[in-house]
Amino acid sequence: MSTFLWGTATAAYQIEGAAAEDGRGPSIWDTFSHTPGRVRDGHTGDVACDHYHRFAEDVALMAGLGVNAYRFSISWPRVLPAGSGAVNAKGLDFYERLVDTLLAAGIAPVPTLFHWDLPQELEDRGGWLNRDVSALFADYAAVVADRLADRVPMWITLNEPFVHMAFGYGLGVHAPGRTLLVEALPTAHHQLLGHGLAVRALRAAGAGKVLIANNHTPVWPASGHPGDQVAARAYDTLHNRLFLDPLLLGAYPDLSAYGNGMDGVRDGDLGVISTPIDGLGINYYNPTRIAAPTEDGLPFAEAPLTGYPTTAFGWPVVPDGLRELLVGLTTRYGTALPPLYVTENGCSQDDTRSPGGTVDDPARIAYLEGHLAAVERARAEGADVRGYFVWSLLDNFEWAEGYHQRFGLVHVDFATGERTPKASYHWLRDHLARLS
Ligand code: GBH
Repeated sequence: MSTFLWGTATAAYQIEGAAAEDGRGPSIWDTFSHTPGRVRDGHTGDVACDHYHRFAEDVALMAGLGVNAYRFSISWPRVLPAGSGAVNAKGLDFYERLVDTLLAAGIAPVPTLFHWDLPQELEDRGGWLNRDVSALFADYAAVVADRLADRVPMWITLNEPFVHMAFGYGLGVHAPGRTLLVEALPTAHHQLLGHGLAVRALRAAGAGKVLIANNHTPVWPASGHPGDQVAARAYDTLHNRLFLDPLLLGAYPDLSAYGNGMDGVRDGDLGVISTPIDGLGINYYNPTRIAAPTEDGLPFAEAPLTGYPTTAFGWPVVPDGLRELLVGLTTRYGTALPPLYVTENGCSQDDTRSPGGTVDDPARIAYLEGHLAAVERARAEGADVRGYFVWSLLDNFEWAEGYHQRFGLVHVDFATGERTPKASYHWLRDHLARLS
C-alpha cells in the first residue's frame, strides 16, 4: 500500500446500534448512556445509525465517494461479550461480512480494536486502572486477527488513549465517568502496555501494518509570561509527549508536574510499549491555548482560543494547526517517527435536510479544503504524511453530546435511518476524482 490513503472514519458505538443483538455484551458506553444525566437528552447508542443492519448501504456510499480506505472500529464486547473467555461467533461474523464487502468494493479495511467501548465486565474489575486489562486486550486482538489478518492490510490498536484517560477517568465526562484527575495516569500506562502487547499479538498472527491513533494538539501558551509557558509545557507533556515518548523513544517524559500519579511501571514494560509500529495515526481537531493554573489541582488551565471561526461544537477552526502539528512532530521525533496518517479530522455543523432533500454544508467544505491544504504544506515541509481520513462518514452518536453534533459527510435522519449525502460529500467526491 504505497498509494496515499483517502478514507472516512467511524467508531462502533457511534454508528452500529444493535446493542443487544446477536450476543453482544454490554460496554461501559451502554452503562454510561443509560445513566440519567450523563449524555445530553438521555441519548444512547442503542440504535444509532443502525449500521449493523445497513452496512452494505454505507459501503456503497463510500464506493460512490471514491475513497480507497475505511477506518472503523471493532466492538470488543461484540466479539468477547465478557471481555475475555467465550467468543461470540456472530460478532466476528459481522466484521467479516463488513471486511469482505469493503474488499469487494476496492476499499481497504482499517479496523481500530478499541474506540472506548470497554466491556462492562472489565470495568467491573477496575477497567484500565487494572493492569490485567492490558493482557486481555492483546488476547482480544489475537482473536480478531486469527479471523481477519489474511484480509486486513492495516490495523489500529487504540483510539486516543489521551482522551479516554482524560475524559473517561480524569474528568468523568465520558464513560466510565470516573473523576480521578491525576490519579487517572495509570490508565495511560495500561493502555500503552495493552497497545504494545497487541502489536506483538497482531504480528504473531501475521497481520499487516499496525498503527495507533492518538489525539494530538499544538499547545499555545496564552502569553509570553513564564507562568503560562511553564503551564503550556506541562500540558504538552500530558497530551502529547505522554503518548509518544514511550512509544517512539522507549521512555516516559518528565511527569514531575503530576506528582506520583504514574506508578506501576515494571521492568520490561517500556520495551513492550516501544515495539516498532508501521505508522502513527494523528487525530487533529484544534490547537489548545494554555495558561497558568488559577487554583490548586492541575498544573495548567485551558484558556479560550478566540479570533477563529468555530464549529457547531464551538471548537476553533485552525487549519494551519494541522501543518504545525505534523511538522512539529517530525522535528521533535526525527528518525524515530514512523509515517504519519491523519486518522481523524472534521467538524460538526448544524446541518439540516431541505424539503428538496439536499443538505448544504459550505462550512464543512471550507473546513476540509483548508485542512487538506495544510496537509499539503506539511508534506512540502518534510512531514511524511501517507493518508487522510475524514471524521466522519455519517452523522452519529457524538458521545456526551448524543445526536446533537453532526460530523458526517452523509446526513442521517435518526428517526428513519435515511442517509442523504451532503454537499461536502459531493465536493470530496469531485476532489478525489480530480486527483486520480
Ligand atoms: C474524537 O475525539 C473521537 O475519536 C471521535 O470518536 C469523536 O466523535 C470525534 O473526535 C469528534 O468529537 O474545546 O476547543 O478545546 C476528539 C477529542 C477532545 C478533540 C476535545 C477536541 C476539545 C476542543 N476532542 N477537544 S476545545
